[in-house]
Amino acid sequence: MIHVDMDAFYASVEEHDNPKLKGLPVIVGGLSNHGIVTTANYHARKYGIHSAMPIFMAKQKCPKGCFLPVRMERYKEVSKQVFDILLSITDLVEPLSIDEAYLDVSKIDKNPLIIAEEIKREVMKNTGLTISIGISYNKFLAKLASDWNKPNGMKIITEDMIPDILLPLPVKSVYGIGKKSSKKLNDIGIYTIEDLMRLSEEFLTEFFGKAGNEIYNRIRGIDSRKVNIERERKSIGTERTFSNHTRNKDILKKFLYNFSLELETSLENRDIQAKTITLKIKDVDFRTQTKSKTLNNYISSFNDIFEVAVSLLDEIEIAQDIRLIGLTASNLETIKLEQLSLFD
Ligand code: TTP
Ligand code: MG
Repeated sequence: MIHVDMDAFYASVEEHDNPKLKGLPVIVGGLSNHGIVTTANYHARKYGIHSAMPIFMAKQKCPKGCFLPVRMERYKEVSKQVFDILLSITDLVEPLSIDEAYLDVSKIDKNPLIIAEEIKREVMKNTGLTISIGISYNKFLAKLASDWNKPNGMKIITEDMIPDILLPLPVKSVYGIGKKSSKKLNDIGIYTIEDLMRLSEEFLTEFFGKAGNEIYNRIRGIDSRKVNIERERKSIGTERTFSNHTRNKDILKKFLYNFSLELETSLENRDIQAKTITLKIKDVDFRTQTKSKTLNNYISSFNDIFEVAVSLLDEIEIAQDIRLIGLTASNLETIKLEQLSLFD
């Protein structure tokens, strides 16, 4: 299992895009004193600045800091570049946030360290940024490892390091123990995992409810959570209702033309292709008709989609004016790396 997490993500993107910021404390989160800090680079963290701190407070701690607004579109763009790299390594990628993911690399016939180095190299090459990576045999430990020597960290936690490596850690480093529970535990004199390990499974179940048993196992290095790949979308499509009801096929075809262009873009952006195209129309009496065609091969180009859409329109009997038309692609499949290079 590999866990990856970009370092001071938004702030690093800002530094990269504006090299003048190099070496300066950078705080992202807006310019208004009423705002809160979204993130700060490691330099700014030395002043005690952290995410969720009010901006006015950060300004008190570091008046010379560079305070920048959030540029979400840009961070999403970089995030996509990073996830494209991860997905080029395996399909088994579980995104946790914009800059963080689990990868199940157990089926890959390569040393995870080599894979991790490859990820670091590619991320640096494509984005100019550093990423921290943790490697272990389950999710809890992989995430713990990626946090171990941030920024630009790399850490392996192997089975023989358990429980020694865990014992001195504060209870809040256990996945499933949040701020509240951590405080409650501190109140009864439990501060570290070592303290926690003295408690029985029954006690933990009493204390945490259902999660108690998982926490009992987790601190002993047992965590059977699987990597959940983002639930694949079943279909992608668009539909439009128009004010001027019509049964003019040329007009309807124009809509399908635009829908096909949209679908092509949506499919290509996600590196997916479709086998089934569905046309839907609703007439002025709100009667809905759908007609689908499932092809023998996958398609994603405008030409292919439009051709199917038009043939479906020709097959549909239109007795009334139409108030809505829609086009959907389904039976989706992710285009694999080999296929991509074939197209290049
Ligand atoms: P994190 O990975 O938690 O933080 P980070 O990448 O800035 O720093 P590091 O991982 O090196 O400790 O979050 C990723 C991004 O998500 C972060 O750059 C900004 C955003 N974010 C928020 O918008 N609100 C928050 O409370 C946090 C913690 C992060
Ligand atoms: Mg991060």
